Amino acid sequence: MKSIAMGLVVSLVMLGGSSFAAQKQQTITGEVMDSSCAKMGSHEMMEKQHNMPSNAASDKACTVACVKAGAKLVLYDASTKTVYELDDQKKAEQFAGEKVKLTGTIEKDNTIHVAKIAKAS
Ligand SMILES: [Cu+2]
Repeated sequence: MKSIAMGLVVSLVMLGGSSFAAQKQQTITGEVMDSSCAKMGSHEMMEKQHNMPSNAASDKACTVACVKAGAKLVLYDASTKTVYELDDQKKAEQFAGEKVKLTGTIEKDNTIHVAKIAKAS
């Protein structure tokens, strides 16, 4: 009887352990940008097209303008050239065009379930 109970406990712990691993939060440093520029890796192309200087203010303006035009806010990790979609556009809005530390869980198709976003220093 005791060994059955033990076996149950062990399998429950293992189940809990594996689902926890899948839901583990990660912190990714990257840039909040619009999905159309993220595909190209930067705002440079669009800024050139619109005769904007390549600086932080333009990056923000470009992100906001692209989102207004129908793009989505995404997180772009330049070190791995990965574009992550964000499930919470509202939380990302205030960081448009900025470098951030984003904490969340990565779900399928590189979509991040956003827990929190903070400005990267
Ligand atoms: Cu842009």
